[in-house]
Amino acid sequence: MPEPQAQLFAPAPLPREELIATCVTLLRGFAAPTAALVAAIEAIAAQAPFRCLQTPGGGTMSVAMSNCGAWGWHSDRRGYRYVAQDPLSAQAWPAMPAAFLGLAQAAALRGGFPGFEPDCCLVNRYVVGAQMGAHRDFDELDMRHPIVSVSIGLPARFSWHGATRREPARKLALHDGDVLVWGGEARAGYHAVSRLAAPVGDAPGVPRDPELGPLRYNLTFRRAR
Ligand code: MD6
Ligand code: FE
Repeated sequence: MPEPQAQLFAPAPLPREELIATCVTLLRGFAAPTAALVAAIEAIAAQAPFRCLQTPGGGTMSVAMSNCGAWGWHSDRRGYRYVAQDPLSAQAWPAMPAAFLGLAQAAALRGGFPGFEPDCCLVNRYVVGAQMGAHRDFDELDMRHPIVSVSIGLPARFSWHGATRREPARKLALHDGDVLVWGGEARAGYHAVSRLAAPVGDAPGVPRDPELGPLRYNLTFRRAR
């Protein structure tokens, strides 16, 4: 028998695609399921381990980073830049897996940016308590190329500030498998990730490190050069 009450009170499903701001599109679940992506991240980290980078100001980031692809994003006391070799090993960064490239290109197309050819995938690893202050992605040569950002594992609170960091932020939750695509007039927008909250209870299916606990990964695809 149908249950009209249950139907009446069932929450409306969230839209699969949502325009967060002009030229900023959220594709919910676009990268799901993410287990194969996690396995690929672990293989990348076996070659190019996660590390918490120094900032030019002398601080240390709480988010740990690695890269794959022809170029890797790097930061130290000398500044932010792209480097073709992992400074830890003096070897090239691991190759970008074909599945990463296909995902980034399909998402970019969906977000209105056909022909995206990323040459860098920055891999961010968040432990509970890690955060990323308001910043803009501004180290790439040609800002006409969009950015594709894939969320994996624990959910995060993401803030889209826009043209200045002081603007009141549009806040959204990024869940496992969600993909954000932005470019065009939004390409240089300020954004931030709030301190990652501990999961309530155990978090089945969430990637976890034996020492570090439950994790969030973020893949940020860019055209650096
Ligand atoms: C993160 N993302 O989601 C951090 N940058 O962990 C970013 O900083 C970011 O999501 C540029 C474009 C999309 C992003
Ligand atoms: Fe960013």
